[in-house]
Amino acid sequence: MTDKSVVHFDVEDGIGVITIDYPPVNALGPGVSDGILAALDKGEADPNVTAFVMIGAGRTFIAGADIRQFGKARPNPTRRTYDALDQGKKPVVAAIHGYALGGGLENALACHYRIAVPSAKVGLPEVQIGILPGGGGTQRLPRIVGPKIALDMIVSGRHVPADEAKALGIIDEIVPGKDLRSEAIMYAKSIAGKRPLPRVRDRSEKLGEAKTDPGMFDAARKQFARRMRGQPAPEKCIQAVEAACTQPFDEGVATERRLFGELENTPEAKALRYAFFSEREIARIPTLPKDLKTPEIKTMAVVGAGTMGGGIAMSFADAGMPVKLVDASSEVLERGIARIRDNYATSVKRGSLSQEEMAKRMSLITPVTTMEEIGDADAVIEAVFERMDVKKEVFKQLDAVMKPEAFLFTNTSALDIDQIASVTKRPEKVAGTHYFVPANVMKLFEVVNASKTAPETLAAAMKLGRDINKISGYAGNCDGFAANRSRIPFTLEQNLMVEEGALPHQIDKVMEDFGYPVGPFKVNDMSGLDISYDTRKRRKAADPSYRMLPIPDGLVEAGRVGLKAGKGWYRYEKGDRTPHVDPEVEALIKMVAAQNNIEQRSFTEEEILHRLLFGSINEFCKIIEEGKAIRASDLDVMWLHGFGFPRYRGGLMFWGDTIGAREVYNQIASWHQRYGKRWEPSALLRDTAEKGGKLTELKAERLR
Ligand code: 3H9
Repeated sequence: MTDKSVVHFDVEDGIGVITIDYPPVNALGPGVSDGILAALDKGEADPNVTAFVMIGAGRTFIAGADIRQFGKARPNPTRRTYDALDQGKKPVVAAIHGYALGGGLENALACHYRIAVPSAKVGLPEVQIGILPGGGGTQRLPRIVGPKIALDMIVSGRHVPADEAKALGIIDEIVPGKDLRSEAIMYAKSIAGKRPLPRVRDRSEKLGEAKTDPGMFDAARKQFARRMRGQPAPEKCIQAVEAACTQPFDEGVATERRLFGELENTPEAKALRYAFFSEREIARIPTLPKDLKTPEIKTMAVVGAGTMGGGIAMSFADAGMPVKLVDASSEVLERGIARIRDNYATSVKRGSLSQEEMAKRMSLITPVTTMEEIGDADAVIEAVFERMDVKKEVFKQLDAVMKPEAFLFTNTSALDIDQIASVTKRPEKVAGTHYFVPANVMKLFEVVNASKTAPETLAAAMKLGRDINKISGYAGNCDGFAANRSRIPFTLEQNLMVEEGALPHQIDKVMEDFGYPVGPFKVNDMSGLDISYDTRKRRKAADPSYRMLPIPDGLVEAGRVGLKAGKGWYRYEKGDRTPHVDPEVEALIKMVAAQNNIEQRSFTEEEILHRLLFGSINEFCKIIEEGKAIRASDLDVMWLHGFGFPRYRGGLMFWGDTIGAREVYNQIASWHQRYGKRWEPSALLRDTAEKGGKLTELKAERLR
């Protein structure tokens, strides 16, 4: 049955205009495909209609199939829009603005002509949600752009801007887009009489490329090997494009449909769909009033020109936002600016940034040496040394110089924001904006709500993160906030397992096999073992009961501070970053364990994985229980974008659900017996296990 409200059809000047009107992004949800089919039938039957325009209402063309329908039972359609479009007797022009993605582009490719506004983007991003284009995209796209480019687009899933799409032949014409509907009608009138109708399915001239370069499919397998690890979708995308080159069109479509069916319900596809929706859910803070007006932040200031402050300044310049970088020391400031310039220059050298773009970004960063000079910024982020007295001093000054309506944000990763806010006369305008290293690269932007933070401040900080293309996530004010706090058990168990006999390279391998790009010990070597060693020493000085970690401490004391020293958990050849297992490390581990009377034993891969990850699941539950995070899926997103958790596993809590809350709880309870307090199970986890509930469904009862 046609749902008329989601597709409109009207005739103007002899052109039948099919408008998809299914907000927010015109996904091919219930009724949309039927609506398109009904409109086509109507126009075909109307002698006054000489051609069609297919256009999207609102902000976009069509964002693809309705992802919410995947994994659910759906009736097999008796007719498909793709077939109806290209078998029609009258030409159809797809008029694209916003996005034509997945099924959106596939419908456009089944049209006879495609025009787009300059800002439009097209792509087949299905691989990013663990599937492949299932509406003929893998068969039609190679017929236009050739299999090599099709492989790149389909296996990467990247969005292609209109000008590139035009150069590739995906788009026939770019139109100004002042009034796309009228421009499309004009275009349709200009081609209405042309015959034969150009059908992508009939084209084959580009497919010969596969014969002259038969190695391209294996080359694609090699090129995407890293990204493909642990995931079936990229390989099947390649197989589908291969089918386009070896099978007649209809057979190729059948192959594509079969491969699509094999992917839709894989654990990876389910996990990636979960990640997609969780990344959108994280923006919602249920306690914020619906009618709240979020203040705009247009100009920024950053205090502290160290590595972190510099990275933060870059994050604004990268998003086109002017930023003043202040440091009282002109020497530190100069070094900071030089570091930023070097970072951009490296990107230019690599080809990921143009020289002009670098110049533009540099011009957005203004170095200044006095606080007074930043007073007119809409908001400031403090990124000075992590010491409460230093932070308080800075906030006192900021309170004095910043305009009254300015927000004062701190990038602290550990200090109590209530205390920092207490030295200002505007604690309601103070919040945490916690970046992850490197600040200009990592997507996570943790927004910390202190006890006096006003709703407007919280909303403004969340929006600020999104404005600079990061993912803002809410956290309450507690030690380590949400992300880092939940990660502490992981790091601790990583080291304690080594004391008990698991070897660093063994642990790294387990985590790499699990999907992490690099194992945790290799990461430690890259960032330097001395930093966490210094932190431990400081903690020990403040609290004598604090337990040092004899093995990493021993490595640092033996000069093995990581990659920069050519040795750490691994050994490195001069000028080479490849880690080599070092028997010296093994000997040191054995020696330290013996000195500390720790019995060594062997570990299974499963035990390693569970020991590393279950503690963090337990901590997640405690964080939610205490009202310091909104929902489990927020923490999953934080791990995806702050700590490189493998996306095709969905997130830590999602992965935990694949094992089951009950099993996770039982194991934690047994480790609690064996290892003591650090494994004390969360009450929320226990209740969830007892009720047979799901970890991903956990939500805070009240935010605190
Ligand atoms: C496919 O097409 C398969 C085919 O080959 C054929 C199979 C037979 N479905 O991201 P935003 C929602 S697979 C359902 O915040 P933006 C989204 O959840 C699909 N819902 O906006 C959000 O909802 P809410 C291939 C969708 O402007 C709202 O729309 N296509 C879909 O930042 C706004 O989204 C893709 O993978 C969808 N397809 O970004 C594209 N898309 O407000 C997926 C969005 O309740 N979509 N929603 O939170 C995107 O990449 C981005 O949404 C887009 C807009 C770039 C379009």
